Amino acid sequence: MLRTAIAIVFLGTLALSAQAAERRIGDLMVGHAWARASAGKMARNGAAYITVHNLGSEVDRLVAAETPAAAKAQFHTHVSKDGVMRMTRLKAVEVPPGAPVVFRPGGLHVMLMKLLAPLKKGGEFTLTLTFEKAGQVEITVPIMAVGAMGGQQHDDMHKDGGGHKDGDHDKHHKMHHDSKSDS
Ligand SMILES: [Cu+2]
Repeated sequence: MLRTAIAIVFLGTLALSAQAAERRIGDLMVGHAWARASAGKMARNGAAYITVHNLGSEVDRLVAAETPAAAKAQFHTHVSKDGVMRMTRLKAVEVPPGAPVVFRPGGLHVMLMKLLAPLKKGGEFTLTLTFEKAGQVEITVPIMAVGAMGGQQHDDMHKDGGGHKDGDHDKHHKMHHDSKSDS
């Protein structure tokens, strides 16, 4: 299974290596994609970060994400409730015209659930994003160091747990946290 994952990532790399870091799709610019390397071999989940800039005049919505690197990709954010940060799943992420929507540790992230293989620093994978109006775009996500851009304590926020209602997310939460040790 590890080999399959590497092959998929490798093919994705070949197909995308000629493309610019920022992709335009309709009125949207998608760029600054990155992910953190998994901290250990047992990592089950990871997170990817992107920036989406809506240059048009109508709101669009990011409604789906897919990657060969993981079984499932979901949109998550952190919300503060009673002074405690909690991770919440979003069905869609609104992309209004104007200021870019920035995914970052401690905030919005594309949760990669059930990684086919741990994310290795220096590698990359493809991520296909589906927008309601603009359609689909495939981007390349480079994998940075384990603690990359760790100024905002993503992992600490995951420790709070508790707020997750459905069991699947709860399990994910634990695995996600176990997979990290960089804080
Ligand atoms: Cu998450």
